[in-house]
Amino acid sequence: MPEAMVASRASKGAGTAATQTVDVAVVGAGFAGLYLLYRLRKAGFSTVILEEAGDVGGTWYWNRYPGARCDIQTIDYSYSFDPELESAWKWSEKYATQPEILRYLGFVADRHDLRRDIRFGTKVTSATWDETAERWQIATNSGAKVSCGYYIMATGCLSAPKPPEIDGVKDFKGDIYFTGRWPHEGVNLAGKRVAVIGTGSSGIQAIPLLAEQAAQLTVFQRTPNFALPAHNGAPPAERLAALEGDRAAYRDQARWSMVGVPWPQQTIVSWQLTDAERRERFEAGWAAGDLAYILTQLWADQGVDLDGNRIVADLIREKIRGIVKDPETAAALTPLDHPFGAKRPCLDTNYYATYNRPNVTLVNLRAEPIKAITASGITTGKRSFEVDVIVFATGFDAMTGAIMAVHPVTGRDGKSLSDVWANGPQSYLGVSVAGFPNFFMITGPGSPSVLSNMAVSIEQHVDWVVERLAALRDAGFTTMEATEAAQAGWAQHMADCSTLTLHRLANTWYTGANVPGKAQGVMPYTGGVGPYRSICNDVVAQGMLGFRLSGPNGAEQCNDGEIVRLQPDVRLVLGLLAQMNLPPFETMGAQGARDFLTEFNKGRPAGRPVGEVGDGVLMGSEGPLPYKLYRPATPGPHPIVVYFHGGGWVLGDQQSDDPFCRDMCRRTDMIFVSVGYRHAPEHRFPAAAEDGYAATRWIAEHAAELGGKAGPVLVAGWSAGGNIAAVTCQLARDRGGPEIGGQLLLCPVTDCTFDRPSYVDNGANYFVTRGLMFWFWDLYCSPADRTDPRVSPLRGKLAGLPPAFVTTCEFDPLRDEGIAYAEAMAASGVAVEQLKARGHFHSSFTMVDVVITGVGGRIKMAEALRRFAGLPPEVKLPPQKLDAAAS
Ligand code: N01
Repeated sequence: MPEAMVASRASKGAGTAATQTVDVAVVGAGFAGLYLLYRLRKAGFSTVILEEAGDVGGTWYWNRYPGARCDIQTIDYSYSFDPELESAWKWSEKYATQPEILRYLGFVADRHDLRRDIRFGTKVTSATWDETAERWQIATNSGAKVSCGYYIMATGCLSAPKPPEIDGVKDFKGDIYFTGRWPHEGVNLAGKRVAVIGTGSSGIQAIPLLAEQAAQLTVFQRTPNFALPAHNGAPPAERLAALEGDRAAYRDQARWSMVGVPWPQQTIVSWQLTDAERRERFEAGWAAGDLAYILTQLWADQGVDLDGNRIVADLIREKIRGIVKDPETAAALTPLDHPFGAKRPCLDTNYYATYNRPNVTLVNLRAEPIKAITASGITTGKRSFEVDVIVFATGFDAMTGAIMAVHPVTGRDGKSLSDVWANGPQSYLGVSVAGFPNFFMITGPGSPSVLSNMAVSIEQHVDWVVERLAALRDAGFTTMEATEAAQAGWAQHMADCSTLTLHRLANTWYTGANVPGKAQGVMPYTGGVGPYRSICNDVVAQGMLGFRLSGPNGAEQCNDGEIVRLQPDVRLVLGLLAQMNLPPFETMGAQGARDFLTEFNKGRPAGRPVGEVGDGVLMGSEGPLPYKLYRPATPGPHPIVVYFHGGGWVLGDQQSDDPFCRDMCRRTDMIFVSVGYRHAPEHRFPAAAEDGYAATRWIAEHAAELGGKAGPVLVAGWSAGGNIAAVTCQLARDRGGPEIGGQLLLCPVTDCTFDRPSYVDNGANYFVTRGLMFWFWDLYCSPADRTDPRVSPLRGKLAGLPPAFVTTCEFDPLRDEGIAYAEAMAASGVAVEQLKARGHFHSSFTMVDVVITGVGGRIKMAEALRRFAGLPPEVKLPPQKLDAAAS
């Protein structure tokens, strides 16, 4: 193992009042700062790093507590920019210790001779944008000033320790240590009575080793956390083989993955597996000792859905009970207040088993909160604990704390970063802030950062920033600044992303909840490492979208706008579809398109279990039609929803919208009967419309046999199915029944005109195209018939229709005709609610368990159906039946 000179090489700041003029000043000499310096030098920028510590290392310089290690496998938690470095350095363990990681960073600094441009022991005390000179003026604690064109925060996400906020800390006469500022010389705890406050990653790593050293260890736990065994040892042979077999491919897979570790995307959902299969997967995950693995590889829904998450959480809870012998201690250690992964889970070595030691006591602060720290120990509401040493493992003012620590940062027009961030960090891409030209953050709030392998995210940010600076220089520009519009768009996209995962459901440092008074909101980007990378690339490809560039003699370029207007998962789905390069449906012929769709649907996640799914035959307008019935798991009778599938009157069948019907059956607690109406071109207009009406009539007449509740039926449909549902309501009104209690129209076809703006704006790139719609219309309906209300219900009489809920999607060619129908019905006195789904496309709501952001819309639609049926809108979802044998 190469030994780098770490501690001995600290070089003090210049200590003079002279101003050093450089192209770039960087704060921090950790993973990010070192790589920045390397890249900036290569790109020809004169650079200085200002570093408060005595040497390189960043978080690994400060966090020297016993047990400190990384918890991403070290071969992944490494630089990839220097292939020779990769072979020059061999990690000794799967999860390296802090000293080894610090040696590695020292080795990198030596290898590239980085220290000569680092001012150690130098803390930035202010930074001000000088409008006239177009430079940042930096003041430091040593008095030495720096003037730089670009100012970059490589301050890390977890560098500013959080004060413990407990009364009486100053009164304590014993020794106090913070895990995040552990003495370099170590601490001798032999024979001491030690208290640890905090059971996050730091506490959980330190506690087993502190317990071995101390005479008595008392752990004060406020919130129990999930911890998994690291099973540390040599780096796993198969991972090493994968890396060494093809380094470039291995690293590339990490870069495009969701969390920055090269595991594939899991597609199996929990309800497709039996109990035994899930347990087997879980045990394999537990044995693997790999957080990234267990967070991403068990089943696809664990990180996005409470039901799927609960299964993993319960299995971990079972493990805790199995390890900890005292049931009361086991119960106190069992996390119940947050989904697994919503708060940062930990990787441990003997953590839970440590509570079986006779010298370890757990104090559950939920049952007896700390009242005060006294001269001799800690007093709770119930007891006093005499201790010699208190270790605070109370965490960090995360994401923003380290940037605020080098304040004030004063941007354009005297704008203060603290003011701009008073209600939470604002940024564009987590890399820049509007009003702060030439100011950049590496893995800042708004980027994947702490929800990823930091090594991967740091390299991506550094590469992106340095390449932008070089491009700026080459183009003759001198400043670069995010626009307000781009920043607001990013905030919206962040908010959309945060609905994708369960992070929003826990009080954690991810959301700022750990620091009293801090503005709250999910700070890291939850949309994934690979998607984020592609967005950054898109910004460049779209002419630096959202940035204002300026240069001498009034040169300016500003391509303003929002980089992501689609919902994050819609963007991914459309990206995947584009990559598949599918031939247009309309070139396949009707049967070819049907066969294709059947095959395509086989790849989607299986719909969720409901009480019962059955097949049957009903009478259509000219003969029998198949149907599929979805019955809730609750006792009946239930209201009935007659459902018409999508597919342009040409494609699909009674089971092609199976996941949607199952989901809505569960959410509404109603029977869904999906009708297999006849299709074009074999059966042209008005076959589908007449079948829809006849089927509704038949179902209403046979409601009791189907297990339905007496009273009106409801109708619902998607796309062409929405058209049939709308038409059915008009026909039922005009032909003397059946009585329809309400209509749910999801992206309905309502009119034969193709000249509304959505047909133009969304006609090409959002899966359902203008060309496809032309084809559907041609196959179903001759031009002479197209104005008939049985295919263009917008042209029919609208008064007297049942109440309606109309959902339209922003990026759908059919958007405007759906809105027009809703407005026209409302104008005719019909009770209408609209959901105009921002950022969604035609298939957003039917791609259940793929477009996760569609859940909110489906909840609204289900509530509307329940209101139509005279039920309270909210339904408590029945617990998911978990055996794969469930229907
Ligand atoms: O900090 P934390 P951490 N009274 O905030 C408790 C990374 N990391 O330093 O949950 C009583 O997670 C607090 O309780 P609660 C990793 O990303 C990585 O441990 O707020 N208790 C919590 O139990 C990690 O997530 C490694 O109710 C108080 C604990 O202190 C992040 O750093 C190793 C309290 C703080 O846990 C932060 O971890 C270490 C009070 N007043 C860290 N205030 C690796 O393995 C706080 N607490 C790579």
